[in-house]
Amino acid sequence: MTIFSRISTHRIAASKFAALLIASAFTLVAGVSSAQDLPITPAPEGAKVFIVSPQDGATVEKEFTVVFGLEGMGVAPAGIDFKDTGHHHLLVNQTDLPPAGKPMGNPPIHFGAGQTQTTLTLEPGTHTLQLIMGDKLHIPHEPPVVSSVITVTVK
Ligand SMILES: [Cu+2]
Repeated sequence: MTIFSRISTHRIAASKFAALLIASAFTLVAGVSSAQDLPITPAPEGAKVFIVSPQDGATVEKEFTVVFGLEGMGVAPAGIDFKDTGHHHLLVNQTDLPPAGKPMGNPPIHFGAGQTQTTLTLEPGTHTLQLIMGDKLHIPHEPPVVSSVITVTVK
């Protein structure tokens, strides 16, 4: 199944976004090389991530927007050390969560600039979506802050 996705950048200057992506890539490489030494970020008490839209069971157009919801913690770009924050990661058609204790690879899709929505383009049929938060090093919090899985049908 081919999945096309693109990150919505309308609120971020392209150059700044590129710099953040590069910074994120370096963070990932640095993280992988010393995974055993990585600090684990505790999940803020009561933190909850969810998909605002589309709704579970919705039928959507081929190109559609996914809006991320977050309670009990804040959004910060990757690489930014700020208490009780993280950035969104979207799992599309994944049955397993990323492993705990190390930086997430790809999938999921990273929103390391702090984006709170994206536009997906998916093939007709049924697809699942799930969010997971990651800390400044793209590592899931402990315990992981994960949304319910929703299912959408693309026309
Ligand atoms: Cu990330």
